[in-house]
Amino acid sequence: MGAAMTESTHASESTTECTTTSTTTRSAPADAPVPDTRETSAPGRDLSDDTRLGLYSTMVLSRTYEEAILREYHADKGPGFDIGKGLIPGEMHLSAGQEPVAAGVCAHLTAEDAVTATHRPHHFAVAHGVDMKKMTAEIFGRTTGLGRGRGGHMHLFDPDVHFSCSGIVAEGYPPALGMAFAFKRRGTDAIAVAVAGEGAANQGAFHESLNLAALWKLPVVFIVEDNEWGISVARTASTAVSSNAVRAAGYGIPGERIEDNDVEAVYQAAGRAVERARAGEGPSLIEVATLRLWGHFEGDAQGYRTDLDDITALDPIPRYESRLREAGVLDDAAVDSARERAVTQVEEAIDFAKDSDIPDPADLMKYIFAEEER
Ligand SMILES: Cc1ncc(C[n+]2csc(CCOP(=O)(O)OP(=O)(O)O)c2C)c(N)n1
Ligand SMILES: [Mg+2]
Repeated sequence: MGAAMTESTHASESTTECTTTSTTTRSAPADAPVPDTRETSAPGRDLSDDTRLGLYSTMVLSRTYEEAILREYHADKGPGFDIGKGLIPGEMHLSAGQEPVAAGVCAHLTAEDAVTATHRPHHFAVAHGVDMKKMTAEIFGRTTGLGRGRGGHMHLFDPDVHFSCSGIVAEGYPPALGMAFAFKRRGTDAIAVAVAGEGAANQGAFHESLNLAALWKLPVVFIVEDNEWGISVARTASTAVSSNAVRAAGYGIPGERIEDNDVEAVYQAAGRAVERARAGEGPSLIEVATLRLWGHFEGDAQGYRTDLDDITALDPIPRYESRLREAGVLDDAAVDSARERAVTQVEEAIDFAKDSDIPDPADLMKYIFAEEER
């Protein structure tokens, strides 16, 4: 990617091919358990109240989690922001604003399905049910973490739910093909979801993955999160293609673009793609016009951005909350209940991480090779 910067407006490009939803009138009881959104609405039909509440709760949980990580990350960076200091040293890429993508896609998955996410992975990890305590311990670099504290926030691996991610841009795509190939050979109906940013869609790994998955009819759903930026490079400065969905046609697979960060439209499109993959009909690609609410990484002053003044009005969570209130699906009690549940779960995970040990430097060379005890 080059260093050029160009002005860019959110969600201004191609047209959506998706339908959205009907309205409903039932209010959720305040103390209702978190609804299980998996398989509760058939793709293409109107969403049930439970599904809509589930999408909302997943987004709230993800945002609550990242607000807590943000708080802990900045707690002790010292004067002048020393990135190597504090409870969470190193880079931090947060996904706030992109929750609709993960919530809408993962609502169709089970723990048997794989998700390969990006360097901005938390929303997909939360939505796919990665163990929050172990994930948080990993982010804090503790021995109880998913990778014994060796990977950090860009390298979260949870075999229990087939989740992985990587700091290498476009790296989410090729391993998804491997897992999909294994699922197919074993005769299961499990699928793999591969996630990349719109910047990654200009790399070779993206194109090679689409080509081979299409040729072998692999059960993969390719997701592109178009947040309009690759670090400080605007989308319009990195490609002449207005929608990555059209690139799917070059490989003979369906492609769809969802506008306006619409969680219900994502849910509907993902339902179609997941159904196609499970039925053995091959891969699909979905691009979502989403929103990077915060910086590329924490500490990013974002001087290159021209859209920050109005950005809070685009926050997808209050927008969806209003929509569900108007539809009579959410009320004050249900909102409070979703937030309280999220805060409890998140703070337990933060406490777990803080109470866990930091790895002994003498163990630095352990767990590098497969024959070592996990
Ligand atoms: C192969 C590779 N090239 C470059 C980088 C440096 N890098 C990290 S994030 C990033 C931008 C990614 O943009 P995008 O794919 O749109 O994802 P976003 O950060 O917007 O979620 C780059 C270039 C990298 N990590 N890996
Ligand atoms: Mg991007």
